[in-house]
Amino acid sequence: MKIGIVLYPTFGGSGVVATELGLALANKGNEVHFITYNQPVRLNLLTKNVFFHEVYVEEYPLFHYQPYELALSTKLVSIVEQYKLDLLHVHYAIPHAYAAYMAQKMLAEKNIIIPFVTTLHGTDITLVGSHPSYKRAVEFSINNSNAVTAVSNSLRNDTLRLFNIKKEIDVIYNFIDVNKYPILNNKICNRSSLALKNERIITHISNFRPVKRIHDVIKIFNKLQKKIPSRLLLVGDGPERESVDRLCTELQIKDKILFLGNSNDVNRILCHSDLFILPSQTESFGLVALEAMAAKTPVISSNSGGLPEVNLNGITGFLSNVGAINEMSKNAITILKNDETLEEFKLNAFKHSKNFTLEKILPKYLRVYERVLN
Ligand code: GMT
Repeated sequence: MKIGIVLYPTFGGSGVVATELGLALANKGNEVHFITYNQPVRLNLLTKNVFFHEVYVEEYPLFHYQPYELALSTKLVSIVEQYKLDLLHVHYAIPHAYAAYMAQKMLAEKNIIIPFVTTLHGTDITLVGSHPSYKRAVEFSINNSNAVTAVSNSLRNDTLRLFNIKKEIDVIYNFIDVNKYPILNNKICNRSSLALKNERIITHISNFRPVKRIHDVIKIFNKLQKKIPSRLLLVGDGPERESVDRLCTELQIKDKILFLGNSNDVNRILCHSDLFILPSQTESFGLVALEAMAAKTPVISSNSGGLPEVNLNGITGFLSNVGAINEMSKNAITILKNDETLEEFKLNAFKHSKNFTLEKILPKYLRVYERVLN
């Protein structure tokens, strides 16, 4: 098959899922074309069967906003024609599904048929997509996709609640490629450079947007470190970075916190971790929580969105209401208080992550592709 994958190339979960899916498809012998405005962060271009096509937006002084979807649909038309693609798979509805629809219509005029699959990832529905500025166009492009998938049951339900959807939505969970986890491959993680022997390592990874509630992470850690010697690793970057820094200074815990910035090496970082904190306001799935679990790291999270479908309360970690900082820190202490309990949670997290392996999820996407191609 020849597949065009449209994605955001940044560190966000949707881009990661799209990249890993594309690489897995290429590994199975399909020709995969990544189409976006920058090289995706996790994409190794030297991989067999993989192509990258950059969408270039011509700037013009009249434009207050650059028309990215116009440039994207134009690019899609030329790539589909040139490489004779069989289908497009767009990740994140805005504006990718809209651009794919336009490309499909333009190509139809030349008698070229190109179906497209839209995968909904979360904020394209819950935060941004349902805003009145976008809602009708998002609804239209979902309804006109040849197939629609959502990364959790929660996101599927949110989509049906927020939009007037006439299409079936298949739920296909996010996945992990076990070959990329040092722990799964019995590699030893040397943690001595990050913490003292008696300290627990706590980790948070995100794009530092308000939806991630990183201030809650700091407050939970502050309470926790008073009872259990520990360090906090903060991975990622974004709009809340500075205010988080200020909060750490105010609470006088800066010496216990390591800001690692954006990283391509999250698996290696997670390999050192004893606990992962994800107190998000909303989270359609929480790929990073799954990545933590695959690295044997239990998760303290909020119970919003699809998180209960990933993190099992009292088994792989704990779930609490959004903002329940006291409860989250108590639960963190429960997990970390002794080595036996921690080991039990670690093992449970690890075992549960195996329900979301690439081997289990990839066939589900392939079945959707077959359906739209027939
Ligand atoms: O979490 C973000 O802000 C990034 C966003 C994205 O689109 O990259 O993540 C969304 O998609 C991920 C992959 O499917 C999910 O694991 C995240 O839960 C989801 N984020 C939200 O719903 C806030």
